[in-house]
Parts: sequence; C-alpha cells; structure tokens
Amino acid sequence: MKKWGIVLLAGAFVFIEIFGGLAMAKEAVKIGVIVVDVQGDFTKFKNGSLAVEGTDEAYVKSVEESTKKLKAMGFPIYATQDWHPKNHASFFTNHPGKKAFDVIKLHGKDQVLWPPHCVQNTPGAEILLDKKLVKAVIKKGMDPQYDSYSGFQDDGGKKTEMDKILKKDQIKKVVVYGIATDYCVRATALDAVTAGYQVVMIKNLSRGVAPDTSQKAIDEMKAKGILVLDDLDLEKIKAN
Ligand code: VGL
Ligand code: ZN
Repeated sequence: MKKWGIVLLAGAFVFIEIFGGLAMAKEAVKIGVIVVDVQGDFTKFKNGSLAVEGTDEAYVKSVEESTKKLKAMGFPIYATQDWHPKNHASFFTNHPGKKAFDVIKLHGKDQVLWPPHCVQNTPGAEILLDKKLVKAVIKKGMDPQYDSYSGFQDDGGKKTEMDKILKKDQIKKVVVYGIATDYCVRATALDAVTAGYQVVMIKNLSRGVAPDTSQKAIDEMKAKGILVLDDLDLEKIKAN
C-alpha cells in the first residue's frame, strides 16, 4: 500500500502546483492613486490664477467622489501639490517684458511662462480634497530655478519623495488623474512608467490647459503603454 501513498502524495503536489499557481496569477498587484494638483489656483471653482477649462465645482466634486470610492476599495491615495516660492522661474512676472504664456528657454528647455500660481502658503495652493482621504502629499516645484510638472522629479532631475513613498507602500500600479492633462498629469504618468509602475490614466477626471496639447498628451501616454480610460472603471483598473 506504500505505492498508493506515493501516488497520493504526488497528486497532492500536482494539486498544490496548479491551484497555487492560479492563486499566484490572480494575486492582484498593489494599486495606488495619484491625484495631481487639484488645487485652487488651477480651478474655475476657486477663481484660480491659472484656472483650467472645465474645473468648476462639479468637476472638483466628481474628483472627490471618485477618490473616495478608490480609497474605499483599499487603494492608498497620494496627492501632488504644486508649491512654488514667489520668485519661481515659471512665473512671467519674474521675467521683465514677458507676458503670460510666452515661451522662453530655461536651462536649454522650452519653458511656458505662467501667471503666478500655487505660491507656498497661499489659499490658491490649497488642495481641494478632504485631507482625510490623502495618505501623503508630495510637494513639487520648490526650487525657484526649475519647473516641476512631474510628481516624481523636477526639470533639473531632482527627485521628489514620490518613488520612495510608493516603493515603501509596495505600490506596483498607479491610477493618475487631475490637473492638467497636458502638463502635470502627463509628466507624472510618463515618469511613473519610466520608474517601472503600471499606469492607468482617467480622462474624465482630468482637465487640460488646451485641447490640442491634451490630445497630444493622451496619444503620448497611450504610446508609452499607459491604459487611458474614459472614466472610472474599477474592473479595468483592477485587471492585471
Ligand atoms: C501645472 C502649469 C504650471 C499643472 C503646474 O499642474 O499642470 N501647469 N504648473
Ligand atoms: Zn506650477
């Protein structure tokens, strides 16, 4: 009867291999959410200095509702915060003779000159989300000499806390949305790919500065392997 014992043992191993393997394959990767720059100065809702089209109160509420839903699913929420000193190089007011939306060369790169926005410790810099939703705020754009559309690093290559925080929380996939599709959402999503994360971008929870650059940004994100969803589709977000 020893033979049957061996057969049974072998059978048990095969069973464990198959079902263990299946369970492993179905093990969901850990997902984090990055809400990009949903701050007063970027919204019509708060009469912001750099208010982006379509950022009325309804938009901000839809971001908050969706973010709540994602948090309820157990996904940690991270928020980026544009956080400039008054003398920031991206403000047209710091370049005599220049006007808003002029483009200059800064450290060899094209730099759009913006109206002053998200100045540290001003109401316009406030994040318009319930603070209780957010696990960590990642500030960016503090160096007066460099802009920082990406939540991961500034244009001088200086890293923010983002990657460290996501790694510590074992995040493998990020859901990205917010303001602006063609600037900070784009840069943050693309840098997330470069840093090795799976990335999902949600279109209708994002707003862009201009339609043409926003479309270009969407195409670029798709080309880099980002899953661009029209709206919050939890099944598609969770699918591996
Ligand atoms: C942003 C312009 C300047 C953004 C930040 O959040 O997309 N755009 N600073
Ligand atoms: Zn800025």
